[in-house]
Amino acid sequence: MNIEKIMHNLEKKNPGEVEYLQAVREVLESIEDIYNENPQFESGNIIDRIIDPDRIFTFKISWVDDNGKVHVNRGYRVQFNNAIGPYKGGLRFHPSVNLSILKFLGFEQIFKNSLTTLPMGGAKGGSDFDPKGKSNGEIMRFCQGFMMELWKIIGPETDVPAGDIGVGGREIGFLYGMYKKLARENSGVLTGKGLNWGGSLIRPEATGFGTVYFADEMLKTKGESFAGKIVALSGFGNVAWGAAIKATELGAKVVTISGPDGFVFDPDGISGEKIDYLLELRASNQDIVKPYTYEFPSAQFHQGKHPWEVKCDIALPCATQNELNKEDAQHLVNNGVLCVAEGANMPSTPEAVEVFLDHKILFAPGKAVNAGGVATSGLEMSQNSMKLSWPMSEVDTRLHQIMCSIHEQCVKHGTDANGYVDYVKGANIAGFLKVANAMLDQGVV
Ligand code: NDP
Ligand code: 2IT
Repeated sequence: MNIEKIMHNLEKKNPGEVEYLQAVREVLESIEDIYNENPQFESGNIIDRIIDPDRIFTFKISWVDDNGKVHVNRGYRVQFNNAIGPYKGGLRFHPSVNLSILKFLGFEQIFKNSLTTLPMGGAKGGSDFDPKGKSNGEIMRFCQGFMMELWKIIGPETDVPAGDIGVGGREIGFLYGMYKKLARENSGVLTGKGLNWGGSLIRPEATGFGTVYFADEMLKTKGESFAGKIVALSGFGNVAWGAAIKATELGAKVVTISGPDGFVFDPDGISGEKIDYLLELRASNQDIVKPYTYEFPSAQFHQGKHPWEVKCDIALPCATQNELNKEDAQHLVNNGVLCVAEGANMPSTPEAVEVFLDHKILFAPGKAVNAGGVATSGLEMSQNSMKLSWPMSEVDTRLHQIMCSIHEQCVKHGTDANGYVDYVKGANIAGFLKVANAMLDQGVV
């Protein structure tokens, strides 16, 4: 495999799409050896076929705000690869959304979904719509406009979207309502649904819980656990919330949360009623980071800073891509960090990952660590197909088993001659092999 040549051609076809190119390069570097050892991959031209999405839909959403002003946003769905199951992946509503970001997320999703052990292909979608400061009615009208375009190209056996940044239970409700009206069917076409209309218990918590279950498996390889550890995490959305709850439950103290404008350090720990307060703020569409420090004076707000300068044992980046750079990684290493597990998708820059691997830190990538979210979406799809709902304990047990299985796959394919587990390599190889072999089995399509 000639990585530089592949990347040169990809860049020519996709100029300036930095996140997409970053995600592809990382996977190619990990799988190079296994690819070269298996000539059937080259004869099937698997690389060219896996790095380009199957198809991309773009559409326009025109909607009217509460003051009667008309707005236009762009919507997308990137259907990347369906070798092992229907296209599956979240929808992101954020002003930064563009094709590079959705192609990186869709590409990552192929390997993540493969690792879950469930039959799901990779996809991603979303819009540059900014949900911040919008009323409920505005969010509803936008979601309805979005679904008027999307419904034609998705379906419970074709492509099953879910949430991501800016898309939670409320948005899934509005999207589902419109799908149901247009398609005239109730089905598992979206996951993350409400419990009363086909949703699964534990799906809201699953990404964060799964992140902590995975990090716990990493810690066990060193005879360590969450008990008594200091945890720094970023963001305070769906993923960070679940991670904070589970890490606290396992005996750790979570001392940071963050937003785009800075982070909060609370040396007393962020748990219990403090988390309830944060959830209230989130539900009211308000900025949550600064008001926290007014309510709980033990906490300090650090404007424009990243939480990675705080001394911690475990770091869980749970906000967004490239939020942890080389300098942040060096801070964490200098402060003796034991484990870095990515709750978000690609939050560490390639230079930061290099620092962690060079220092033999326990480090694992998002596609392994945060796969519990989509895995539980897969469990929601199973329950929808069977027209039943499993109790909480059953979903949680399955989620836990899946996270342990992903950890085993990473160890199997990522352990080097000295016993160090390169989870990036392990996750990429394990994820790739299943999809590539499925593509070979199914011929050139
Ligand atoms: P949410 O929208 O619920 O929360 C995102 C959080 O990150 C918010 O606290 C937000 O702050 C913060 N944030 C967003 N952009 C930035 C930024 N540029 N700098 C700093 N903070 C920022 O999203 P999720 O929790 O669902 O997603 C978080 C990450 O996890 C994403 O990378 C997503 O792709 C990934 N993920 C999500 C899954 C899911 O099931 N939801 C599954 C697997 C991965 P504020 O609200 O103040 O803007
Ligand atoms: O990045 C992700 O894995 C998600 N946003 C969840 C996708 C899903 O289909 O549940």
